[in-house]
Amino acid sequence: MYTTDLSGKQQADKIAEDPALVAAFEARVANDDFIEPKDWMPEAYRKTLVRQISQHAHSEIVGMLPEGNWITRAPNLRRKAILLAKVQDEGGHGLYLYCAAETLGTSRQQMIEALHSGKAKYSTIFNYPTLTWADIGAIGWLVDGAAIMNQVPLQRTSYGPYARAMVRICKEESFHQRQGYEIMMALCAGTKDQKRMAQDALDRWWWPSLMMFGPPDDNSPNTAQSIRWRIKRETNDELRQKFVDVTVPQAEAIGLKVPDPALSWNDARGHYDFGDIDWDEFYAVVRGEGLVAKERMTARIQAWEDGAWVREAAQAHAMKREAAKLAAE
Ligand code: BYC
Repeated sequence: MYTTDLSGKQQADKIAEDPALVAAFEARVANDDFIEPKDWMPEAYRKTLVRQISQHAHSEIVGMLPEGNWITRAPNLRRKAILLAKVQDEGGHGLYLYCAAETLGTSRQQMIEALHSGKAKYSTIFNYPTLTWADIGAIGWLVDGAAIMNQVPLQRTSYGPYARAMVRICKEESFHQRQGYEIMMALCAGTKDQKRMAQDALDRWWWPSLMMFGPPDDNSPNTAQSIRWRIKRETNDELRQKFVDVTVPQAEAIGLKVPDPALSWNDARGHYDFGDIDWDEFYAVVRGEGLVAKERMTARIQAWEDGAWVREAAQAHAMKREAAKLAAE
């Protein structure tokens, strides 16, 4: 369910699908209609969506951890209030996305188990440590900036509940990106040490941010089919290029240097050329070898176990209300 491999059952589902239903589904997608939870859909389309949406949800939830580390160490009350609100927003994004994935027939419990057992992925970016306050600026500016680039087209993804969740998420991400850039602006306008901290954060977060968009198109097993189904509206490389084009001038505007000697504006292409990404590092992080991957998963599992009593209490309360309602009828 969470990988590109098709199991025996999925293969059988594929073979068994009625060609008339498949043709009607494809015509609707080609017409840019939204597919809704009760509509017929090919099994492989459903599986691809569960994989992508649940991984997206996991990224939002795991993504709370690197920034959460800095809530108690924010430099002043204003910064602390903003960071708290941002981290809460990420929790909300995770919840909308888990709900969207649940409409495809997968339970929250199954998705969480897949995350905790290592079967489901989450974005590589969250396996890097946040060493200084400038990292909080860099995450907002670069990581949320990359997320917006990827998520704006997802507002037009073909599955209705995913598209609608993305509309609200994108509004909040745009505020997140600006708060991060504003932290970087303040550091760059500060002392020499503060500016050095900002440059160091950019140096460490630049390449991992480019990796967020996923492998290059010629090595991306899911892109072609996802584009055909209009789940993905733009490819990994197209989005990565857009991100570089938008972000380089932002770095220059505050006097920071993007850590890529090969970076140069290409007049003929109308885009920046940039250096080679270290894909060995990307795949190592995907395999779970990121610098703080173990800490992230330990923290998630601990939070899930610590929260068991809240889930149990909410369930007991819901059952009591249901029983009272039945008794009153
Ligand atoms: N990290 O065929 P491909 C946030 C996997 S959170 C890990 O190109 P696809 C935020 C990929 O899953 C926002 N794994 O795949 C939160 C696949 O493996 P499986 C996160 C990656 O799905 C808190 C394999 O590599 N955004 O903004 O067509 C604080 C081959 O890749 C990664 C989303 O999740 C990666 N970076 O395209 C601050 C966006 N890249 O699943 C900020 C929604 C690839 O076949 N997701 N893989 O075993 C997507 O748009 C797409 O799923 C991706 C990958 C572009 C990520």
